[in-house]
Amino acid sequence: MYQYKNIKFENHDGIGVLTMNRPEALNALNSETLAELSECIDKIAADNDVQVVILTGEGKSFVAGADIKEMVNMTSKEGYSFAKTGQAAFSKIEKLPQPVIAAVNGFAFGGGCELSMACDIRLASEKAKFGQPEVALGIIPGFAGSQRLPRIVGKGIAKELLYTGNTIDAQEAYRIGLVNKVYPAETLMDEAKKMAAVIMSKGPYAVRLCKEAVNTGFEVDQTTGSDFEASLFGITCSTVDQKEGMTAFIEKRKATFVGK
Ligand code: CO8
Repeated sequence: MYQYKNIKFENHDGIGVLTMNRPEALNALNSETLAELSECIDKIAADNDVQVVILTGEGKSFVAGADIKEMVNMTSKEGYSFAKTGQAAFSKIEKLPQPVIAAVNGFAFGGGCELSMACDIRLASEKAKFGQPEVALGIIPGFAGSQRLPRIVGKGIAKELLYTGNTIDAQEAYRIGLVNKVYPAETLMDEAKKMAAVIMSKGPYAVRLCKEAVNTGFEVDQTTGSDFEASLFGITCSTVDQKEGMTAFIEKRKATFVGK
């Protein structure tokens, strides 16, 4: 367990639950929280006992955005630096070797929606709400929302959400492909843990390479991405898990993976 002021992290048998824990401000992201998040992500990356991460929020909010009270008097230089700090922390989440599931329990606005989009998979409670309401504050997204949102839902829908600042409920987020599944609030964490358990039952090294293949593929053209995939595939053929997974299939038994 890693304890911070505004976040907490607990390992439940290989499932790391990272909770945004500043409920009095609806888990709004201030500089202190971003610093804690960044440090915690570094620790998780180096922690071999954590196989899958679930990111959620304490109370009725996932994250209600970047901290407006901290941003109100920012200079241009400070705003740039704050945006870069948030982007770096979210980028670490995206590049974390372990898969990350966002269990979006409530408000995911602005920086909160951006945080969820840095995760690999988004599951939502029926009570969740999403949006990029920055234009209502006279700003634009700063934690890469203008980049990740169109890549997830397509340019047209992303522009509508960004230009209007409209917020949407979980069902609409599901319809546009922003979230993978919607569950009743009381079952959200159990469902996220069930999905984590399914992922953990597979070859852990292979799962990590899937993440790398998809992430890298999104940054390059398809031919380069496919070449990269072939190289990663080649690497899997040198692993203990590939021999075990295929031998287990042939011997009609369950594979026991070791992550090597
Ligand atoms: N920042 C700071 N404090 C917040 C935030 C926030 N984003 N959201 C809520 N709070 C605080 C409220 O001020 C309030 O504090 P207090 O009790 O001291 O007045 C407390 O949390 C509870 O909030 P509410 O009373 O407003 O709760 P409601 O249930 O009535 O409303 C809402 C919930 C609808 C979520 C409402 O709080 C709201 O609209 N919040 C702001 C949502 C928003 O606009 N988010 C986007 C922020 S901008 C952003 O995220 C940009 C990201 C990129 C930054 C780049 C760096 C420059």
